[in-house]
Amino acid sequence: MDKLTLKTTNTWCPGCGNFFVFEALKKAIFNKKKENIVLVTGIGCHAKIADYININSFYGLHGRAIPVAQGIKAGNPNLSVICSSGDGDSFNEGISHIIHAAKRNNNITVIIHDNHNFALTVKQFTSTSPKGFKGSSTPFGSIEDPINPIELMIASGATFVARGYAPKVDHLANIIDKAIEHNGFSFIQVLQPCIAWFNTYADYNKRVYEYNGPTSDKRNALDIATKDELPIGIFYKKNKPSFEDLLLKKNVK
Ligand SMILES: Cc1ncc(C[n+]2csc(CCOP(=O)(O)OP(=O)(O)O)c2C)c(N)n1
Ligand code: SF4
Repeated sequence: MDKLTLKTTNTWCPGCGNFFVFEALKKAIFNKKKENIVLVTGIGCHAKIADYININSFYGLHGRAIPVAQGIKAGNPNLSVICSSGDGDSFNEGISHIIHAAKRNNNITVIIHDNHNFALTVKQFTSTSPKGFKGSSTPFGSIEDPINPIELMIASGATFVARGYAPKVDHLANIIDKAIEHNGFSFIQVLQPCIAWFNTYADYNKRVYEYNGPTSDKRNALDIATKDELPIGIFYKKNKPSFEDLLLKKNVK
């Protein structure tokens, strides 16, 4: 796996959950043809994964990783296109892109490093920050309820929807592997503790449990997704022609 690590200085804070996501991604692609994989990132702490991993990669603009990934996939449908994006990147700045990609069922994999804040720019609240979150733009605590990304993605049309917890590397690697193999829009919310601004390790270690999915029934999947506890696993999976199948009239009767 070390062949996949570039020799460069790593500037993530010691203890950051992104280290685990990095390990899980390397594990997931280890036995795949690297020349067929492209990693696209947004801008933020999560995006530095492109600096550290030895595969084809492209830094998008903040909030614009997903349209770049869609373009790469349409240009060369033989590629496996993976997006590493942040909760701020894709559920604030670029929220319309992720909804439309799910609706179109683009055959790409989106991994959201969900640390519940805009970390690189020093702790502003995002759409997934919990109510009461105290950050640099909400010093008295956010008064808004957060988005549930799993619920939003299932409702928007994603055909593979999962959640992982960063320190559970093998579990997450298995989800990423399956997401890449899935023909359609694959979404993974990774619970990624941010040691600097929102250290959730202790809370998640208590609440996270493994769910044995998936289901192809939206209502069942939504029931799981809206529980207050924190299940991880593949919640929803459905076979359906992807955008690229329809575009290229492949596998479509
Ligand atoms: C269009 C645009 N808006 C704002 C910024 C400033 N900016 C850079 S990184 C960042 C925060 C990223 O937060 P998130 O996507 O959640 O990633 P994290 O740093 O938490 O991994 C922001 C707001 C930018 N670079 N470009
Ligand atoms: S600020 Fe948070 S997300 Fe960014 S590197 Fe540090 S711990 Fe990780």
